[in-house]
Amino acid sequence: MATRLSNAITDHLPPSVRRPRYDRRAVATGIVHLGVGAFHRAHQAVYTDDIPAQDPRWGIVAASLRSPETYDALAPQDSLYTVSVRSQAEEDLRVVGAIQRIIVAPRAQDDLLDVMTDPQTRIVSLTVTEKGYCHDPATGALNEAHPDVVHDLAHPGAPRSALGFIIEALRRRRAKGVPPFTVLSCDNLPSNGRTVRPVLTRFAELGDPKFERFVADEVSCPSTMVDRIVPATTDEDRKRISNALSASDAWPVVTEPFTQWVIEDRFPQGRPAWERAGAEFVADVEPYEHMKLRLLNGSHSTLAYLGYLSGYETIAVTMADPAFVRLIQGLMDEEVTPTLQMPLGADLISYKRALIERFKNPALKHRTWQIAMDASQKLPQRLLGTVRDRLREGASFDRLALGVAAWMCYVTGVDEKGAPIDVRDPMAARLRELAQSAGGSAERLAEELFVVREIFGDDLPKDPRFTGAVTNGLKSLYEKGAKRTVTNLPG
Ligand code: CS2
Repeated sequence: MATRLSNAITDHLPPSVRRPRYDRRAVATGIVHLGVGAFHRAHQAVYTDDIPAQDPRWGIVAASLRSPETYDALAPQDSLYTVSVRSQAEEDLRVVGAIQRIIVAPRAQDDLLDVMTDPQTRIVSLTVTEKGYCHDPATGALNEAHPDVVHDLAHPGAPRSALGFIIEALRRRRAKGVPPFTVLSCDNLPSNGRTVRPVLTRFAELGDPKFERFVADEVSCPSTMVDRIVPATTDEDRKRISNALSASDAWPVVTEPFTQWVIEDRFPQGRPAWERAGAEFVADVEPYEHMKLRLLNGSHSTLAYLGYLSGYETIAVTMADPAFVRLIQGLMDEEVTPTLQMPLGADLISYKRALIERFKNPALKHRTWQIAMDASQKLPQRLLGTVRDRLREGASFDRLALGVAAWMCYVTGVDEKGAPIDVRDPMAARLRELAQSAGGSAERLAEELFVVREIFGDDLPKDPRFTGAVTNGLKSLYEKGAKRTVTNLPG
């Protein structure tokens, strides 16, 4: 068996492989990151890996809030792992050393709370996915009945949720006279800082009304826009990368050349000079966030549902079908772009052109099924916000409506050939039940699902322009199937 990747062997890696050129032992922990998934490891951790050579204060202690899998894979390799950047022609490998250690939160709450309370920790960042915020996606309010919220309020010293850890650590810091850390959400939520803030303050208030004011007044939550496509790692990736390293890496991550991070510069306790690694600091992230969520993620979700129903396994395969390229180009240019208000100098034409190329990247095996997950948490900000803006303008949104209709077909749990679909969503059971009661009718399916106000709010189901457009899309999907519907789209 090949040697395992570790500190001891980084000097012996093939010369083409980039690796930490700083003394990892001399780096202090400045960041605690909650949610150590593939995205964090291919994005923020890579930016942070460029820092210690000049400033050794910003190592990352990363926590898994649920499963021990990442810990089990990376602990034996000193938390080192490879980032493989893949384009059609090339694969570039970099071993990243920014993560100092991984904590499996459910079995080490005290350990995690201790690092979060340490005065050296000045940032707590998060990639816990949309559902990790325990909020109602349509309104943004804390879901006070969420089992993790209920649990964490009853057991503040042994939390389960990211919110529970953050509030308890802030409370302990305050008791010790340690200033609060900055809370940096790196999830795909609209104005993620502004989204996490009311959720946190409400959570604090439920635990202790006096503490709510402190969180509201003293804790900074800058918004960020994060972007890099990071599909799930496959066994084939593990083998290929381990071969290229001549050392085995149990969990490398594979990503694309493109990467972007736009951050509001509000870090009262200081921050790494991430701009040196290519991050952009701006006063207001909102326009960038809208651009990215609506153009990239809105297209992604539309491609995921329609692509999956057409029998396409990955986004690249879906985009090899010219009808889907036309669909996405039309969706971006005609339905999304008019809703965006970009700062002067932002080049949307190049951004969209690059997006089409990124989606087509055949080296990324980004499964439509993977992106289709958790739609109840994603649709509001990816498609429905755009729909609302279009409705306000009295403008058309047939392609967005078709995306929503395709999602409705998808959550029935049965594909066009009658095969089962493995629907992953926190609301999957309820959605399936609603879909089943529709009994195979397109109109009834739409009616049943429109009542889910966590997704559609109170306004959209009442607007016949919206319900009509989605129902039309759904009828076409029922009659012709996804592939023919997309192929027959005008223009
Ligand atoms: C994707 C995103 O899985 C998904 O829902 O749309 O993870 C997407 O790849 C990233 O946001 C790209 O930055």
